[in-house]
Amino acid sequence: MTAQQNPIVKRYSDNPILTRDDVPYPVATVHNAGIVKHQGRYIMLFRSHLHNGRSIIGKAESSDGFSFTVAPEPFLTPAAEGVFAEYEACGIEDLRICPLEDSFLLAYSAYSKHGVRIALARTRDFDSVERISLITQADYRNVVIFPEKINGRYVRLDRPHSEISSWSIWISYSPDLIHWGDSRVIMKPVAYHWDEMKIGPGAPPFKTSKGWLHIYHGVFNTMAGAVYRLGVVLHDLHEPAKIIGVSDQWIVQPEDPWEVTGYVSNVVFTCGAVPEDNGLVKIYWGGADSVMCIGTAVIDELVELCLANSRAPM
Ligand code: BMA
Repeated sequence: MTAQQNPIVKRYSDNPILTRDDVPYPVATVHNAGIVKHQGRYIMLFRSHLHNGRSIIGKAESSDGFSFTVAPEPFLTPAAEGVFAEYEACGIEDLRICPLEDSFLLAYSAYSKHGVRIALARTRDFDSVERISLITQADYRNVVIFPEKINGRYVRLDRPHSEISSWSIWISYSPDLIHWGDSRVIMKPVAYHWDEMKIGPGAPPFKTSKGWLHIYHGVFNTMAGAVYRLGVVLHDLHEPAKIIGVSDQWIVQPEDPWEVTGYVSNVVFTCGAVPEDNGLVKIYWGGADSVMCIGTAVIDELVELCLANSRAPM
């Protein structure tokens, strides 16, 4: 796709930052990674297709957020026993790292013959992982959990599948991270728009002075297939179901060769972003379901894009 002029997200000159060649065990892809800064280091939990087409999660670490080293063994593979084994039998995908209280919640897609649902696990040190619960039925994807309780409840965004309505972003609440309810749809694809086919949560939202900033993905269908892009939306700090603004324009689209062509062509897909103290945010995305890429943006400019050039959320 033709490069945007003066892009709001500046691509790193050395993209892609992680490929299958960096992984010391056999994988077909490296993509759709959750990421967080922990004790001054960047921890990336990335998805890889194995050569049987099923996905597992690997771990990579970095001191600067750009140059990563992959751990010798996978971080998370489908559970071997119990209820998780039944629902993770066909792979685990698109993990989000959601910092909350004194630990990190890991929300990922669990695939089985019963469909795709979301499993929730927890880690404190990125060495050991404790599975908590399967928190959706089939067919849901893309759960991101807000980094703090709001009005006494945990809050999440997700994307149920629907044959009746275009795939949209919903909000739900929980007293304990296990039981979720009070669900409402808060944002839908808009016709004749870059995200008109479907939308879904991307990176876990982070706090700005003007609201929770959420980087999401939107899909447009063309005669040549679907195009996945990234957009930004701002949620009210105290009432996150209320959307203050949605940028009318996308912020990242497939442009580089490794985003335009790959395992699934014309895809940029995010599961994580790291806001920094200097006012920049590092945005990480999978390119063409094959490699990991990074770009940076000024947080205030993303906020301004949501406020000054907004479209209706539904
Ligand atoms: C979505 C998910 C993502 C993937 C994207 C593009 O439905 O499966 O994991 O990156 O399609 O293939």
